[in-house]
Amino acid sequence: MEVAVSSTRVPDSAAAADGLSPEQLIQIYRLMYLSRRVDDREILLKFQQKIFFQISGAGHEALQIGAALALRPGYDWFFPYYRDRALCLALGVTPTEMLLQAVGAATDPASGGRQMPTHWSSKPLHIVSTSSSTATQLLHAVGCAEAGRYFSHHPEAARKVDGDYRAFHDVAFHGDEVVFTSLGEGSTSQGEFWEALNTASNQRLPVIFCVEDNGYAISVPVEVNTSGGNISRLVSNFPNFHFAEVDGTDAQACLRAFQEAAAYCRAGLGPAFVHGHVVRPYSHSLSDDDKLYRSRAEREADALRDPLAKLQVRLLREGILSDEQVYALERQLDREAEEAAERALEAPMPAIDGIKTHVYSEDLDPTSPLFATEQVEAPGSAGGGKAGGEKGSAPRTMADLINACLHDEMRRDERIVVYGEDVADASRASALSEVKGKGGVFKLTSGLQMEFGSERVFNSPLAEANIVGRAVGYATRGMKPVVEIQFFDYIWPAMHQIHNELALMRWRSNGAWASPAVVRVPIGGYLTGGAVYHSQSGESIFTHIPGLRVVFPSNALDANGLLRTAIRCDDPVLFLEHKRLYRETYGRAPYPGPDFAIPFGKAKIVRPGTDITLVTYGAVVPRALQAAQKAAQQGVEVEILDLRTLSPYDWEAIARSVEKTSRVIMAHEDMISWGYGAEIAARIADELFEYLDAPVRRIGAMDTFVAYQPLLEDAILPQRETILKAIMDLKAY
Ligand SMILES: Cc1ncc(C[n+]2csc(CCOP(=O)(O)OP(=O)(O)O)c2C)c(N)n1
Ligand SMILES: [Mg+2]
Repeated sequence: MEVAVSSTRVPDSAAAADGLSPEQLIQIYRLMYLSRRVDDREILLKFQQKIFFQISGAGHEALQIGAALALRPGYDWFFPYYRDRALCLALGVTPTEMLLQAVGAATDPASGGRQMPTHWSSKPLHIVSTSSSTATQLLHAVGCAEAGRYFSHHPEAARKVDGDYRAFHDVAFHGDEVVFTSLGEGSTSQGEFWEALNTASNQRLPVIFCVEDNGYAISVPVEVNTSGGNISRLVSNFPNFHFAEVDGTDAQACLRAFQEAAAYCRAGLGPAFVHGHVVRPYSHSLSDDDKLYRSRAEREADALRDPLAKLQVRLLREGILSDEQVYALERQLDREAEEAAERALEAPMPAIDGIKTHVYSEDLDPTSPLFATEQVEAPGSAGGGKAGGEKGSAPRTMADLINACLHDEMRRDERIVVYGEDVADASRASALSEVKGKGGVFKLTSGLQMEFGSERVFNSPLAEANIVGRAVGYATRGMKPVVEIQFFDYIWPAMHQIHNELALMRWRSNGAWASPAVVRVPIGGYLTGGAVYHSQSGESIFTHIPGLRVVFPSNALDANGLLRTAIRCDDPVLFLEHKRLYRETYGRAPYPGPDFAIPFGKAKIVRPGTDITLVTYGAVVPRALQAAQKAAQQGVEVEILDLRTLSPYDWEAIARSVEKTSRVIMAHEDMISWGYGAEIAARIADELFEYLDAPVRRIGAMDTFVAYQPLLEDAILPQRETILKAIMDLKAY
């Protein structure tokens, strides 16, 4: 018999419904064996200290290959995890590509030497870049499936458009596409697992969830992670799912399970859950030794279930291959793995000067003049309102002009979807025709669902990681999710998604993938009764994240223009909206028209002055202005800079002003210690020391939480008087 070894994929997997042909069995064996040998090669390289980490897919191969062969690379979508070597091999990632990542080569196509081995990514194969974080990828898969469905219903949205982020995101979609995602059984303990299943179930999304159950999460056995020890039992009541529990070491059973799952998903019936029981013969990773926590009997029982050995026995027993043919095939694959390692070891290393490439978009710079359309449209121009055409030059609130921007941009760009908690006008269609609509707890999204429909504006579950995780999935497909976290105080469940996924997607994939979503977040205090859980600041925690843009407007016009830039640019943006400023008289402005944009990183001098520079942003801006007026009455002219965007920030403007005044105060509402001002003050001291006539002063909240009783809140947060005192003290220094 001819031993086919040249192609990586079984051409017709559909033929295998009731048993596999000899050719298919040989192909599966080939993939399984090659996967194991690439693992072994990596282990050797690790012992030789030529690579720096190793984690294997050993024991999981049959399950993964079943999935790969039932699906279509470059057509379906894949959100795998770090064990999925055999899956990726069967989808078309080559051994050389895998080993290029292991050595950290410049030519590693998954990350350019930035990620550990087996952190998969391939644009042509539709394998979306994965992190090391357990279970975050499941929500990306859900968002990806939603995006696929959205494009099928709105094919015009896929059109390429110049002038904004859409110019850099080609969209491909198919009405019957399937999204695959996988995880270990230990990772099913993460909340994001349950959040992903919940949304996929609720929306009947075509997602295959594959649990690769090797019985351990590093050293923690399954019964510790999973009540009752079997995840299938726990999820079995989710509606709309197709469920399968298989012996993940039986190649034939696995392929059949995934073929059935894929057929169910392609038919639009809902998601599928495939739970495969596999083994882990190589410990968790090379840094782990399972002899430390597993009994000998258990390890020996596992060894008997090794899928590679089982399939080899079957090939021989059924006479599909002879001993000699198995030997010949294996030697050929050994050479393939060895040659791949040789090629990888000769590959060029990444350049040091390229380290910061792809932290942000290299294509579209939100600080560029493209976004500098600051001229205000003539009074009386149309647009922007809930009803889609309100006119007039009457000053409008920040809340109004944010709402107007969302209306304008959704009209202009069909790739925008808006969701979050309570953001819809009314989820139930039966109510929608007779009610005024909710549109957010602060009414910022009011009227959007009425105008753009429930597919573009909808409520999410009450789960912040769900909101941001899905946005990552949407955005990687070229859509523009503009999502809302209801209060900054509740952003923390989404922190993992923001820090490790949203902001990292572009850098870790070396520019192949990006997730330029906008996350709008009401923030801050001065509310009189907001108390600790509705008044927090904390922006410096987010400006500390590379890859994320952080915007913090202080008035209606800036909010409108900066939100437009946030939506049109190609980077993820955290858009902080101060609740106290939403409806203030201060900072109202006429509607500036549907193309008004403000570039990031451009501070505004809101009051010119010669004696002291006061750098600030957000709700401190109006308080600083009041303090500056008082100071002027005492002969001190304060120049106030409103930074408007915190990352990037306008260093040039700060430097110009400090060179002129030689005295500087950095003021913000957030707590003073480890706050945003610490960084700015340190940089001023470092780079502008020669211009300073006095120490750099900082103003911020007391290092505590914001209290409910207004007397306490007033004392905790910086007030006009605090600022005035700092100004006069510094002038007298
Ligand atoms: C959020 C998160 N927490 C902890 C870790 C560290 N960690 C890496 S793998 C792992 C165990 C995962 O076990 P399981 O989900 O069963 O997958 P397996 O490795 O067994 O295939 C842990 C705790 C991580 N990568 N991400
Ligand atoms: Mg496990």
